[in-house]
Amino acid sequence: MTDCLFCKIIAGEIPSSKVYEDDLIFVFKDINPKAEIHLLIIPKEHIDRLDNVSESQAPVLTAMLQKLPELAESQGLTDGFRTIINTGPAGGQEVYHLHMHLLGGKQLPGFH
Ligand code: D5M
Repeated sequence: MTDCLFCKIIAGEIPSSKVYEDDLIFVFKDINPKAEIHLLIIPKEHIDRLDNVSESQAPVLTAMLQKLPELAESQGLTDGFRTIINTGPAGGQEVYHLHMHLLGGKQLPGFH
């Protein structure tokens, strides 16, 4: 999608601190980290939000989840981490290209 910030990051048109990329996903550091480690895991295909993922696009969700252990280990998150997907205005989503936050480092407060 031409007017999408994260599509431009994937294309290299906007700089990012890339951590990992393969055929399906792209991983980079969040520009405004909310934890010691804060990565964003995104599908290369433009999908605007979690509740719009079609059945044919579902494998990318698996790819995003399956990469978590390796990413966490590479960032030194040996004792756990937090993942968040904000969805829609009420869910606090600001960028409308599906992304999973991976957060960790110092002990995170409980999320209740
Ligand atoms: O999260 C959107 C996230 O995207 C938010 O944590 C900031 C991050 N962001 C915005 N612009 C950039 C760039 N250019 N590089 C890296 N990270 C960025 P949301 O769940 O939509 O609220």
